[in-house]
Amino acid sequence: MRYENRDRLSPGRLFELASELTRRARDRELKLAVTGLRRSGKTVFTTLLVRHLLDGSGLPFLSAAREGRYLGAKILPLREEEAFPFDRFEEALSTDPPRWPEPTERLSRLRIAIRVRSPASLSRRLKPYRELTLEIVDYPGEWLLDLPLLIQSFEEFSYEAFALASAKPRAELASAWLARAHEVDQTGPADPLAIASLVRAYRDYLGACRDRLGLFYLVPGRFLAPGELAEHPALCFAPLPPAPLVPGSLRAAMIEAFTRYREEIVRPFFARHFSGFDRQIVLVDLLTALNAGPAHFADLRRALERVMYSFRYGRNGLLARLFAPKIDRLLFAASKADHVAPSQHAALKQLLERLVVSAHRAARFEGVEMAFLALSALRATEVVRTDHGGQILSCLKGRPLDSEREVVLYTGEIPPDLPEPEDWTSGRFRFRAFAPCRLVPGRPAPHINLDQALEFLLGDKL
Ligand SMILES: Nc1nc2c(ncn2[C@@H]2O[C@H](COP(=O)(O)OP(=O)(O)O)[C@@H](O)[C@H]2O)c(=O)[nH]1
Ligand SMILES: [Mg+2]
Repeated sequence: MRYENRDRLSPGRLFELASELTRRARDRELKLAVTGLRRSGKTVFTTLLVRHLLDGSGLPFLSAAREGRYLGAKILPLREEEAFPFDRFEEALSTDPPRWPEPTERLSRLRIAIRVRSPASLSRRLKPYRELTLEIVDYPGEWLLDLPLLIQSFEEFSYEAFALASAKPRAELASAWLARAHEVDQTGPADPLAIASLVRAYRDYLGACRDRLGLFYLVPGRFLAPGELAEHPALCFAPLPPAPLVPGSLRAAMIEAFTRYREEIVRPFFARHFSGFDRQIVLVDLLTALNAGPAHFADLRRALERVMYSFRYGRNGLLARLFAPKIDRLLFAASKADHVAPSQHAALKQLLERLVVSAHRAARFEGVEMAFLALSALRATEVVRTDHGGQILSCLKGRPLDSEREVVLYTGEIPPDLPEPEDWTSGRFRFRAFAPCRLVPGRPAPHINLDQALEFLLGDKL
């Protein structure tokens, strides 16, 4: 009987059914990656995203919620070491007074099962409910800075490091490391003490670039936030000026560690994690970069440009040649949009777009749908309108992080295009950071465009 039935299906219909089945199987799982450079808002975004999915409220732009089909979600258990500590982060934001979650520097994951009613179509009769298992992976954007190392030689890596260190603003911080790199006997035996001191000097220099200058373009990406790799021998290298390569020499040992870093740390991340991502959000904190000035802003731009290598899938893209990435939607979000008045959100989004796309006009993002947003995963301010001698201004009310009291502030304007030299000297960029508002059970947490972000990232799967 069964065979008879099957025989009646035309090859075309069979193919249709088979693809429907595979599509469904595939649709039940979605891997959403959350990244961004240090302090860009990954932890806060992930925490609030999960909280909203658990609550199912306060997301008017998510079509499944708007259409009344959203039923709920539950967190699925995961192995402890890599699990995103949602409860701890939610707790920090729920205490009185609330605190922002503590900084993190490693990859963490969370799995959540989401249940919706099927959309009113044929498939609702076949299957009234749909479940989507969403895996969220939060990882440091600094790791993406390392992708180009996969095709660079030690000489190329070193050349770039020296070129950067000789220019402003890094040059002043580089002298101790540079002196050591030039005086070390590269052709002599691989003395572990000499190597350790050279690596420490390079790392201190990178650390100073980060902590004293607030820079982001710091390669290798794991040197400052190695997480669980702190003791890994592959982290024992530093750039060297050109010299002949003698077997068993200090230079040979450095090249060996460089190769191990590439093969044992960088490549596995792209092969094991990155190539499995379906959707990606990249958070960018433009406001802190604008506050910090032109050198910092240019550095952020350079770092983003390098991060973009990871999403250039064009036939000749670096990643496409090395792995088979499958991200089909890529969202860039300017985070902490609640630090500026709503009238500035369009400019904030546009500035981000200029920063990311202008650098890559010629780049090809075949098969990847890109979008841009101004976002605040947890809105910490309220908008108030004040009369300023007859002129109505949009101001923000909130408690600045460095203050005890709530204040009402005029926060200024975001340039919709890359800032001009005079923008930097006029002192116009002084955006403040705010303390979080408290999460209260049963009350949707305020946000800006979190639902739009969700609709873009997973709306089509619900
Ligand atoms: N006002 C506001 N501040 C935010 C928001 N998201 C992040 N922040 C701030 O940015 C800091 C870094 O955020 P976090 O998520 O820890 O960044 P990560 O290093 O990328 O994980 C937080 O401690 C907050 O001060 C937001 O939506 N609104
Ligand atoms: Mg974090």
